[in-house]
Amino acid sequence: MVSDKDLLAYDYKKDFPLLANMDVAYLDNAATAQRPLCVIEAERDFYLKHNANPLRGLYQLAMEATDAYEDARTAVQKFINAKHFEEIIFTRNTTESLNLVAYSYALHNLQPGDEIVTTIMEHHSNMLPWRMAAAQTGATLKYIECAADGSIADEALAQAITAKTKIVAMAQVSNVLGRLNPVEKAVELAHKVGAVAVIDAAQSAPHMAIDVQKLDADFLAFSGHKMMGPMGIGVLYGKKKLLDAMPPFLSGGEMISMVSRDGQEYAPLPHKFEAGTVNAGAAAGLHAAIDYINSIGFDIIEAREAALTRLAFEGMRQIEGVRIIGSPNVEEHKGIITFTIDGVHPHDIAAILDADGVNIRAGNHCAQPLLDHLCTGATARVSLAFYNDEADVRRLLDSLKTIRERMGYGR
Ligand code: 7TS
Repeated sequence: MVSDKDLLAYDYKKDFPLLANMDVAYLDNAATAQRPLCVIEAERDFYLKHNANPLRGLYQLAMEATDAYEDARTAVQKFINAKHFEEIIFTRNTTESLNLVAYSYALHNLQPGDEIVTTIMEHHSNMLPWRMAAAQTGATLKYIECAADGSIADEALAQAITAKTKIVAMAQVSNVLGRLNPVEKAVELAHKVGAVAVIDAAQSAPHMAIDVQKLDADFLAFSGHKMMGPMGIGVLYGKKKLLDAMPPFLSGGEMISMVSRDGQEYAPLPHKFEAGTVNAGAAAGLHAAIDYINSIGFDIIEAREAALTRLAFEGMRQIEGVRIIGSPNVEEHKGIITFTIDGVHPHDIAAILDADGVNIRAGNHCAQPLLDHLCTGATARVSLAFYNDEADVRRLLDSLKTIRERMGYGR
């Protein structure tokens, strides 16, 4: 067995210009990842050598731009093992992907009496679009609650998902708890009652292999920027049969095959859902991010992140006043450790850590109903990526150890 020390020996930061050049422990990876040079160069290369409006020009340069964009789609298809190329829709981010499903699927398939089932731990992006859809259709939004350790019991799922359920929406990994949710079970139960399952993979896609065919999810959403790709590009996977039957989300240029004075025919998938000029430069960057992830492999990524999480978790547990939210078992934290320190506001924690060169997030993490449910109020959150190292975690722990004293406790 490889020791944690060996796992953490390799220096990945040299691939990341910002991390290599700045004296900072970046531990806010759940908000957005850092970019390796290959991603920055792929986007730059698009604009330097292949820039034209993709999907419409008939000249060489425009065809190169189209190729860069569509090659990125193929890379995403393989990345999540989608059956069909047309099942990959490019959006701006997870939020837009989930809104696309809410507007184009939910508004057209729900009626009064129907139910949407989600969980109390969802990011607002996987909650508010469903609330909108429920309000506009007369359907009801139901929340599955989690235990204090963040777990969702099979019985809670079985109780919530009934013959009235039409949509089940769940994060694969919570951005606050870092815990892997029982999405396979949710998909199975959704399908048993004829509902569709929507998986928010924003916090899982960067950290673990996803196989949409094996998972059998109907829709799955994630963001490029959380997996080292550029900002402004996201993915919606949807089963072809469902996407084909859905009306467009946005309309205008590029999503039609014919427009007359009074009517139009929509373009086939995937372009029906990609209105207007697309973000081909960001797609090229996302393609490079996927290649970079594949060159390392999720086995190494997961093992390194687990080793870093163990180091941080064990260290934090020994610091006076630190309370870790969610499971007491480190294996249930996929790189995310949310915590409070007795008597210290999380914003003060983040500010003091920042003064020591440690970047974390503090606040409600766009998951206010979860924090209300757990009665924690605002919290601080450390989120790790494989390119972090032991020195980052030591710096975090050294700073955390001083916080209560710096805030005047024990004087
Ligand atoms: N779903 C989950 C589970 C998320 O963690 C986030 C962003 C989103 C959806 C929305 O992603 P976006 O790319 O559309 O913004 N989460 C966070 C976070 O935890 N801190 O900043 C953003």
